[in-house]
Amino acid sequence: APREIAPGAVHLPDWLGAEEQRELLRECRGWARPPAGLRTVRTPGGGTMTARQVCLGWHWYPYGYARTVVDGDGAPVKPFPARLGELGRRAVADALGAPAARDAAYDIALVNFYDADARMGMHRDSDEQADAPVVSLSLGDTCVFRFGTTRGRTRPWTDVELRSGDLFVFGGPSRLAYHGVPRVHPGTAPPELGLTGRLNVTLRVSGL
Ligand code: MD5
Ligand code: FE
Repeated sequence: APREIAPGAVHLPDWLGAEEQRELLRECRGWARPPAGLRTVRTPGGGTMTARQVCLGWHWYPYGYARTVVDGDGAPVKPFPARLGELGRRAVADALGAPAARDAAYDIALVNFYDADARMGMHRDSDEQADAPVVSLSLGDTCVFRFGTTRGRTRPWTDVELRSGDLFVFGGPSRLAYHGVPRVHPGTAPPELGLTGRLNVTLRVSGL
């Protein structure tokens, strides 16, 4: 059953069926291959993101979007697949209703690969120039997803467990909320999926 965590932030557990999860994982493994494949992201402050990432449509770097892998091999970013656009609109329609899905022309996918030790610190996603909802799909190990406020990285926050197949949609007043992934629970992926670790696909509208 859908659960509203905050206004515009809706968690739909088990949204992707087992076969859809396997299909999405197979595609993610393809996108991870070079050129413009999986990379380690370094922040201007000298930090290293522990989740490794691949981008489709637009290449995200700290902090902006480009059409080539400006902080990696320099290759053109892989195209954004039309299938993911359709999946994104279906996700928004299920979470927020058909009207919210009409103007959601997804053109970015960021795929984050988490091993057992990977984390994501509290941040907000503000490099997009559009207010369309962010669609988040989880595969593999369960994680703790921490959803905060728009005011800062500190409490109050709500911790939500995201499992393989779960959908989370962040729209409206929640679009610019601080959030992070403080923990992955190793070995909790569905065995039949064949994934060690966690994978998260976010769909976004660039407005660029
Ligand atoms: C993850 N990814 O599990 C999360 C899930 C990221 C990221 O945070 O930036 O790749 S997507 C969470 C998200 C995205 C956009 C807005 C909000 C949450 N939000 O308003 O809380 O790897
Ligand atoms: Fe984020």
